[in-house]
Amino acid sequence: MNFANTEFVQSFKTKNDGRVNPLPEVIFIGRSNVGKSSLINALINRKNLAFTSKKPGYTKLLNYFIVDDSFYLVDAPGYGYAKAGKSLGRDFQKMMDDYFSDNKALKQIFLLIDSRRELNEDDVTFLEFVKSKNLPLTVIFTKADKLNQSLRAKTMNMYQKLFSDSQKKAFFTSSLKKENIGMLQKHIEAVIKS
Ligand SMILES: Nc1nc2c(ncn2[C@@H]2O[C@H](COP(=O)(O)OP(=O)(O)OP(=O)(O)O)[C@@H](O)[C@H]2O)c(=O)[nH]1
Ligand SMILES: [Mg+2]
Repeated sequence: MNFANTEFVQSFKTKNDGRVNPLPEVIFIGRSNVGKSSLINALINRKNLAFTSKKPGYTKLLNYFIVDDSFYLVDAPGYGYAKAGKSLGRDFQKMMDDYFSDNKALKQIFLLIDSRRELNEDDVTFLEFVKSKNLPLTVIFTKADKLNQSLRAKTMNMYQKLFSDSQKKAFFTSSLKKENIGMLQKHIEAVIKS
């Protein structure tokens, strides 16, 4: 699979649902500013095809990118940025409820967690939602360039305690240093084919 052969397709408020060519898809989701758009750019080896920003809450819609004419990478808006302070944010929740209900194209959810931070209430709410719907999940700890080995071990330890039974896959990544990007590409290829 040639990840460099990627183009932006369209932004949607919910899942594709046949508006563009139906293909399998994976989604990148997580708190605002965790590095979703940056990770997509690293995967496809482009500087800013998925727009990134220092300001949280930059991505507002579900942005579909097509990789090598084979599948979609979906860049999601960050959660936890609703000013009203309601858990996850109402608009986000509605978008996601629609997105996840009966989405046959969805092959894997990549939940991104900033490796320097503890899980917050929004992360836990989202994880519970994923568990309750029995959706396929991989956890990605982002910005690993900011962590030394002992902090990585601590993070992994916390993670294993939290989800050891049902969710087994986890990666540390750094979009900045291109760490584990190749491994993640292989993992994506495998879930797309499954
Ligand atoms: N050090 C470091 N910084 C990163 C990494 N990935 C992203 N960042 C920085 O984190 C900030 C947010 O990155 P984005 O990719 O825009 O985050 P996002 O999750 O798409 O944010 P929203 O669209 O607002 O939800 C930017 O300033 C990036 O440069 C990384 O691997 N290492
Ligand atoms: Mg973004």
